[in-house]
Amino acid sequence: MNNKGLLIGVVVVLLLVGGYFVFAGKMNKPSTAVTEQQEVFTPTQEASSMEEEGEVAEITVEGDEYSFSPSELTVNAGQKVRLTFKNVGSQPHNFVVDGVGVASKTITGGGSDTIEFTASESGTFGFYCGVGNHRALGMEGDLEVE
Ligand SMILES: [Cu+2]
Repeated sequence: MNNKGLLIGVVVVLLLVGGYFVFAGKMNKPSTAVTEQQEVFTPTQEASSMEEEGEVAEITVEGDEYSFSPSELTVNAGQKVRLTFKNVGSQPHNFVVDGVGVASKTITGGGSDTIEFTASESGTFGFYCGVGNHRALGMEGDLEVE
């Protein structure tokens, strides 16, 4: 009778211990799942914000005495363009595209101006510096809208 009682006691203890692990396992699983969801969620958010960034074409054009670098630019029709014009020369310069209705501020040497535009029609549009006779001196190039 004593042995049987002991056996029952051991079984009860085993059940309690087993029950604890089952219970603990159930408690652990949802919290692990939440952590995994968060880990998945964060990169997804970054990816979508990167996609939005990718819709804007970033272009940098440098102006000097008396040329643009690069002098050939290509953008896609309908795509938003963020163009930064850097004056790396010593005289004031600007960046103008008549056909697209784009013009930067006239900036002094070392400065820059960022303009945003969307070229809706495809074609080749000449750009130039509108300061003095800079265009005639070679400050011009082509904006290709595809
Ligand atoms: Cu100029």
